Amino acid sequence: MDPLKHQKTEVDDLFHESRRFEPSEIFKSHANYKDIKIYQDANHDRLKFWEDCARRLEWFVPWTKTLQWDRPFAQWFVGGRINASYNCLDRHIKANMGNKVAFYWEGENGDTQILTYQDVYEQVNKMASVIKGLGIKKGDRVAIYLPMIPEAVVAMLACSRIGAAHTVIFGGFSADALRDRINDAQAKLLITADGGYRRGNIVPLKTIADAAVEQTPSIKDVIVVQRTKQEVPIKSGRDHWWHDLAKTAKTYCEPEPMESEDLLFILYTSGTTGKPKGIVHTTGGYLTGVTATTYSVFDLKPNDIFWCTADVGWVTGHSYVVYGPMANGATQVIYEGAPDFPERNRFWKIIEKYKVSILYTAPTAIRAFMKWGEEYPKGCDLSSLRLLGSVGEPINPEAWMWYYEYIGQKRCPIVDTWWQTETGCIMITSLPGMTTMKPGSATKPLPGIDAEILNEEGEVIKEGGGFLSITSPWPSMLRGIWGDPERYKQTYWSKWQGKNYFAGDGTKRDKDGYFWFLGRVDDIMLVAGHNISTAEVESALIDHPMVAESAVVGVTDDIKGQAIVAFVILKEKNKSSKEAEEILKEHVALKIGSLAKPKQIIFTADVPKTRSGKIMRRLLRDIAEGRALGDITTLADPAVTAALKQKYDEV
Ligand code: 6R9
Repeated sequence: MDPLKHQKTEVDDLFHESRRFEPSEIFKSHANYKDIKIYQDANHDRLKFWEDCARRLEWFVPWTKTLQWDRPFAQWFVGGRINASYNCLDRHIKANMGNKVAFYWEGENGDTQILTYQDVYEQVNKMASVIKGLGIKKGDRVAIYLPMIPEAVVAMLACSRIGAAHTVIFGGFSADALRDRINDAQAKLLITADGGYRRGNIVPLKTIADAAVEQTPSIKDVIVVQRTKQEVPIKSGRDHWWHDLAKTAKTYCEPEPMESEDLLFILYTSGTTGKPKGIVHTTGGYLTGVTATTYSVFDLKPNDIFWCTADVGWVTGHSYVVYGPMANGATQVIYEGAPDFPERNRFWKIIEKYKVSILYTAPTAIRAFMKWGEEYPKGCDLSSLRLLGSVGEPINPEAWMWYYEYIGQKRCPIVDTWWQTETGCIMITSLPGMTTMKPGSATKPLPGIDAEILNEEGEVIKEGGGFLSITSPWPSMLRGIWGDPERYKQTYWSKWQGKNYFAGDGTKRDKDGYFWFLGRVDDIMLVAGHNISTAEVESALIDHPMVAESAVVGVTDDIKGQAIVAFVILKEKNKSSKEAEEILKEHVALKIGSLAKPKQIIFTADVPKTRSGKIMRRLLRDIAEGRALGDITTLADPAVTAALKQKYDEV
């Protein structure tokens, strides 16, 4: 499909290309970056820019070569030696920051913990000693399957301390998903918990893990963290309670001086489009990218209270809960559970309680908050907030406006951050103290990042639609797909004969050079010879006051090639009806053009999403075309899809 053929229609009004917001004078004057020179300098000497970023970290041995680029394989800071856990902990302790709060942790059931950097340091050293004692060596893989409890962070840093690579699997994934990832990574150790809390229920992690481990011959030991305290089977010789091991654990474990290019972690991607890939990240470059962007994009200050709501099972949790913020010595909030438990104001209560100053969350959450209504945030004191972030999907202009108005109270800039598991760190977004915002646009590539929109032939499109490409290597880029270099080349580098990185996102650039994300290229619809993006039609639907959320797909159509089917979630006070269907179809026709008018609208209470909240349009296509469902192992809630399929078959 060629998003280049994208018609220029009234959609450009829908996206309000001309609507602009400036950061406040106060924000601007205090911002970490306020001079446009940062872009010019980085552009002038990109390697020097990244060297300066890398120098913000402590290296045991300095690098001798900044970049070794054997396309498509990059090596950064070659010859340098560094340890990620050391940079996230020891460095701050040495700088007398041991008493600074690292985490305010809040369990869904109301349990709380406050951990200083010293506390985290002690726990990490103990766990590192323990896993070393179990025979885990540098280069080995450790699987982590935990709820959002402090031990999740501790386990990750314990691995990186001894040079073992972690592979974190979402605490909501099924036994099959866990098994497949463990087997692909050949992990020797699994760190899990008895259970975790989600919406008032206990997720029986240990029971699920037991089922998985029956078919993972590489796992020799299982460490079990006690969280919910329900009875769980413990297999002697294999399973070990963490609190027992911790009692006798050595309190110091030497950090392993890793080569810059040594493996840091493998993370399986969310898999909206197919079989999960084990994305490989290495140490020095990754740490440089996430440390620099936490400071620049979130404008992080020593007294900020930073809350990234992502689970550590998603790359966002790796980069902006663990490595980026901790390398910067940030104080953070971690919350274990659901945003609507026990009430729909839980997030706002947490912000009020801990005086959160920076909130980083996903459009899927923002759309849910919109659906519930603004009375929930209005009932809480959100005056501590000074900056908002969004990640995971294009944020529809309507959702952006709602976030800006009701959460940021028109005071907080929004950073709409485009990046991927593969990119490691944020790539396209604003610098909040200097960029003019446009609701729905991720704005521009960060300093040090070369991104372009290319057409099928690989030519640069300065204004208009095409495929997003990153055109120069960057420090935190993926180093490959675990065990499958061919698939790495095929997936990311074959589109333009190995020349440029193919991100898989349809994107357009407006006349000011701003980037607008249109959805995954695989999801783009071809209606009567015209490319129509999922993001555009969904935004047109959400633009209607009745609609809370929508997901559109193209289904095979005899006449038009593809026809648009829209799945629509109404705001709670609205009722579905034939009339509502007609109104919404007309609304889309009015906003984009009759070409984009959905052939059918299905009202639903929910749509299938990954655990990180991305809509799985692939499954919606399966439903709408009456096929058996493809791989559903990464689904957040398989029941949603089953109910929807039944409903669709009835219609
Ligand atoms: C961090 C993360 C990556 C895909 C990416 C794109 C979509 C993420 C976005 C966005 C538009 C944004 N995406 N952020 N699209 N605007 N601000 O999400 O990683 O789970 O690997 O997903 O998510 O389609 O290609 P990952």
